Amino acid sequence: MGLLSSKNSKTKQARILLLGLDSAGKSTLLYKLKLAKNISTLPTIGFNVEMIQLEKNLSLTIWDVGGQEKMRTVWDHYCENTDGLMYVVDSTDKQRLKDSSRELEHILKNEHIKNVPVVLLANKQDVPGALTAEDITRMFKVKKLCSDRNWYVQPCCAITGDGLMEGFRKLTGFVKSHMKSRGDRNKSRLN
Ligand code: G3D
Ligand code: MG
Repeated sequence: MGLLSSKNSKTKQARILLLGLDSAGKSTLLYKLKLAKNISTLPTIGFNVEMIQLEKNLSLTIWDVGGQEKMRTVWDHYCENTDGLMYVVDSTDKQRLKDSSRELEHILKNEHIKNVPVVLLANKQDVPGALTAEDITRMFKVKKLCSDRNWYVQPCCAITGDGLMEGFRKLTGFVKSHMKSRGDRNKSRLN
């Protein structure tokens, strides 16, 4: 993955996990971002990897691992070296909301992503009756679940792209300060 770093040696790479139940809209939003930013795709079997650079010195490598039940069992294995989590929720799928919040709760317990920032995307806001970002915050008990990290819930529509950039910019900001404080901690450990 030296593609972007060869362009600008100061560009840092951040690894972002893109998770959420199947049909939440992960592939749609990656495709939308790709069209908007003309980002590169690494075709892979079982998951998609995209690179996006929203800021000069930071490029995000986004791992879309897939959300079907059998793929959820491997989410844990992708947590290592992750700098940020983007969790996509289908705000219209009220039947599986509990499943989605349970999966989020589970993944947040992974040691490797302790303190790693999270942005929840409350997707499909174009559909009448969709739960709002506030509803999702409350129903997922995000404040409590994410009390040890930076978090934000962003309403969006992956089809039109509304809210997507805002969500990724928010995550980028969080990731930068997370990487910095981790770097500071490592430095002080060495001193
Ligand atoms: P996934 O990758 O998380 O499994 P997909 O989900 O991106 O494949 O999306 C699942 C379905 O939801 C797709 O519909 C897609 O078009 C739809 N979808 C994704 N985002 C939105 C959105 O913001 N609004 C609406 N209305 N639909 C959305 P199909 O019919 O192709 O299965
Ligand atoms: Mg998909």
